Amino acid sequence: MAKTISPLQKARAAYKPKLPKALAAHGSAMKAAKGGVTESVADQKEIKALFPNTYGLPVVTFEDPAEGKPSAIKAGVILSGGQAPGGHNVIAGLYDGLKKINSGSELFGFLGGPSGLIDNKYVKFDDKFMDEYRNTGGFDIIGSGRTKLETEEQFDTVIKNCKALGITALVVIGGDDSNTNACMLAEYCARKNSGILVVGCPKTIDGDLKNEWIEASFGFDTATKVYGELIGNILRDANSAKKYWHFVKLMGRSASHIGLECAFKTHPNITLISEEIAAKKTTLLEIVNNIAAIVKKRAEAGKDFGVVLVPEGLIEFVPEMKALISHLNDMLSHTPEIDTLDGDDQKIGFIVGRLSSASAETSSAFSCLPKSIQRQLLDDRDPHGNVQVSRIDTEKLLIEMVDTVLGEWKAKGEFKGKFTTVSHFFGYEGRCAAPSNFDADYCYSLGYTASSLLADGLTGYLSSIRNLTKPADQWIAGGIPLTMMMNLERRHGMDKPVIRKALVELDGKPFKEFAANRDTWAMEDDYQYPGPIQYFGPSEVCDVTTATIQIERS
Ligand code: FBP
Repeated sequence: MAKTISPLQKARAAYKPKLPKALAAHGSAMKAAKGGVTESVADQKEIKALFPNTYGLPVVTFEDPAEGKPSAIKAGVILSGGQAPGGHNVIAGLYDGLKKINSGSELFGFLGGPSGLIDNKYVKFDDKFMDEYRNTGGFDIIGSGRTKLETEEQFDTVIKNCKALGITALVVIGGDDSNTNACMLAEYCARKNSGILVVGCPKTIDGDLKNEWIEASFGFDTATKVYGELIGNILRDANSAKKYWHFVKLMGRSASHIGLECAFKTHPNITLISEEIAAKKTTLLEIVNNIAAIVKKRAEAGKDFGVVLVPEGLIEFVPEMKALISHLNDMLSHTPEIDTLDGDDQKIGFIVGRLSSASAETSSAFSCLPKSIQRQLLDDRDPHGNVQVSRIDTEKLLIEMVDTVLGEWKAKGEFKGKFTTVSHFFGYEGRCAAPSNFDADYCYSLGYTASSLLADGLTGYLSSIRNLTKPADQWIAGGIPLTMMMNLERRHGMDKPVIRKALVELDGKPFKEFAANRDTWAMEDDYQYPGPIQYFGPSEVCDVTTATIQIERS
């Protein structure tokens, strides 16, 4: 049965993504211009020792065409981790780039994320299959997953499966954890002289895979545009009905980039920034009191309504909660018997017992939480050892605690307003949206650049497109060594090499801009309504990327 598609899908299928000028002019067989020796962001001695074959590689850029005709490349690709708008276009760019290098090139897509490489489940792309997915959202083309590739046994299986198919190059489309895996695989393949190259592409709506060279991860632009539209609609509803306080939790596991970007787009009354809370060591009760103080002040001005943005990862940044979670992580990884216990009460009882004999502080932090949140904190970790923060109802926790404080103030005659609340969680709504023009172009360029990295025989690189605040033809294509972004971090109770997450920097321009405006936004209802993503129309409406990059790069 032929698939039915909407008129918008039909029109988007015809969209031709824009490429950096050099790639558009010369195709994807480019000569890599190489910079000097590089260093990792921290722990240089340890990272160098762990990655002797891929440490110190130069940054490369593609400006000039390659000499001669490169040979055909047989490559494999995986999508890894959470969905992000534009993933299909990375694959389309990679496919077109490989075919442009040599029409005999072939691309295989491994199914279901990294596990597809182990289980040897794959599809082979052809023009018809690829065309169905151009400029579409989602990762359904080949699926994704969070299996962690880290053992030598897994790497050997990957090499064996690739060799059986004649694959000599792999592209990992993923976030910081997945590209950490890519870096380890690249190193292993080099060490074993396997003849397999591994490169990555920076994906994640969270916006936390970025640095001096990687200006943005793909998907952040589209996802924040979707959330911006929804928050704008809620602000307008709040300002129309004037009777609700809306608490909106926003996806983005650790960093608050999504919240910050949405604040720029919509000017809500309160936006919590986890990184500031951690830096100022603000306790949960202080956060609650601060919110309650704004609710009270607005009530005194006759405004019993407002909107609060809550970053998904907040709980892990509140000092007493951070200590608690790290304690729980260690405890859960060392006490598998907890899985044999029946029901929430038994599990919570077991943990309370262990915590109280280990640390009074974390024990009281745990005991103060409602049972629903205690249970959520004990839920399974993801395969990378992270708490699954999207499952923790932080927005509801805050509502409950603010309500209690306001109730106490009311009893003392200090609060005379109303506090009627609605909670929301925006996350999955934005992860599979049809990519904005920016993400469609950026992703296609990342995939196309990955094909150039492979044609140049490069391994252990992240595909990079820079100069993103300029029109696409002025973008600069290249590759950044993955080891350059690494440092050691504690995971599952051990020090592991991982790509450093980019958190919101409190001395950075975006945060300062936000801090300079937040008091006005708290009281003055300076709401902005960005509306839906526009795919057709004037460039200043359709092609412009996030306020965050504009402010960062201004
Ligand atoms: P990635 O880091 O893999 O891009 O995933 C990001 C994310 O969307 C987070 O914002 C969120 O916490 C998490 O994935 C949700 O995970 P899941 O898709 O497993 O529910």
